[in-house]
Amino acid sequence: MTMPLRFPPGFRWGTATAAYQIEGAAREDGRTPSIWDTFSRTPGRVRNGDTGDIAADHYHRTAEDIALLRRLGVTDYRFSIAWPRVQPTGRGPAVQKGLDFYRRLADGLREAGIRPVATLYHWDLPQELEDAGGWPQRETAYRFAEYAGLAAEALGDRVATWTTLNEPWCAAFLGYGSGVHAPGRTSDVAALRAAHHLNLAHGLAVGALRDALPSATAAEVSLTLNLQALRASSDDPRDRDAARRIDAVANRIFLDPVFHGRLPKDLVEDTAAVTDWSFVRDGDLATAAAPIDSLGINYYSPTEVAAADPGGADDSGEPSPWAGAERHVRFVPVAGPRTAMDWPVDADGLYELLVRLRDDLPGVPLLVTENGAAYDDYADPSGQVKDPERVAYLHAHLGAVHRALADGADVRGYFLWSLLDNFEWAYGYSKRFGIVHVDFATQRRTLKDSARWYADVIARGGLLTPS
Ligand code: GBH
Repeated sequence: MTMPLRFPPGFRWGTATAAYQIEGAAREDGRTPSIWDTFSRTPGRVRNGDTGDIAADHYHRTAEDIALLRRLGVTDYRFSIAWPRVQPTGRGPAVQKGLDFYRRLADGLREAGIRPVATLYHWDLPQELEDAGGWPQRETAYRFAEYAGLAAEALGDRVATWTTLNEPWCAAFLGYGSGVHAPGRTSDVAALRAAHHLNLAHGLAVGALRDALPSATAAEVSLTLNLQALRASSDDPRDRDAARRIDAVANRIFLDPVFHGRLPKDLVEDTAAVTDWSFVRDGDLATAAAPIDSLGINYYSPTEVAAADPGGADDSGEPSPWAGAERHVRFVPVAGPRTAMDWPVDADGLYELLVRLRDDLPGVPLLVTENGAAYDDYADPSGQVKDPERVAYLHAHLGAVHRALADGADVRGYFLWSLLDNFEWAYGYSKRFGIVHVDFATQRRTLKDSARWYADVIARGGLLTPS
């Protein structure tokens, strides 16, 4: 049979999760609260008052979840390590029981022939470090590097890929700018300081990882960004300038330090009324630019922007995640069907992003470390969980990855978000991203149609039909 969309041999097929979203066991084995425990337990912050106290109970169901991964046939599994399990106060020695959990997970994966891909920070900062100032505070970057070293010493011989941070944009700008994520602060300057200290933390952690990893293991060191696939709504220079501003404060604020050791000049100008950037010290940007082995990108939807009308809706003074850009930019709804998050389905955005990175970062291998969609699924009378829209979404986006590969983007793997239905941050359990359904009352797992479809794609190494 011919297969028009075959992926290259060795292409990495994975699924992704994050500690706070699936583990539960929030008070076990020495784990202390992270900013997400505090935030979710604060009334009004998370829909329905949901918390990650139990989540998908993955902490106690690790073997069952590894068996699911084995059924899918994935080559890789991306998970995150909870800092407050490993180093509860963000200082001092590691907690053995916390490390043991991840050691068991990594060993179980390897026995199943699955490469462990570990993220050190998927947003669960130890609360004590937030109390000491959090990411806007420089010291947090040094704390993170120490934790990275502890994790690498304990797990370095069994993790294939180390990702320092997941989506530092969200950590900085949703956590400290718009306040819709933990710790829920709303200050443009705090968000910009946080972004810089996350870049610094990343670079310091790369150094700590390289020092701690056994030289015999060729571990890959990486970073995951949620880069905006940006479109200006017209060629009008004012609309193009709006896109430039968002590109600066969402994309290049991370790409330039990490890959070029510099801050975007235009970003510094755009934010001059917010900060003079004096928190950036000599040497910080060189530290942030420590060489890495690949870049992970998470993609869900594209973003379209136009110039704001003066005094228009974006001039509201509401907290926003777009420090320095909010008065200049209007977000234009992208056409197309919507997911349950109300995010547009537009696979071309993923192609555009991968091709941009092919051009902007030659020689940097790319991983799609998250892509997927929330939909309400339903069980038919036989108990089969139907999610045809998710299958269509995944098919279209894998098609976009294939097109980017054909056009020379060096994409090494694809990680579907998510293995399991889980705690979707500010939306709690109201949004389901899993290809495996979780009944949170019983913790019963049921493969959705999308899981069977993905297993077939992996077994075949590609798609039978163009999207
Ligand atoms: C990822 O973040 C996370 O890594 C993962 O934990 C999460 O469960 C998953 O995606 C699904 O949400 O203009 O402020 O409205 C998602 C990143 C960033 C995507 C914010 C939507 C809207 C930007 N999200 N973005 S805003």
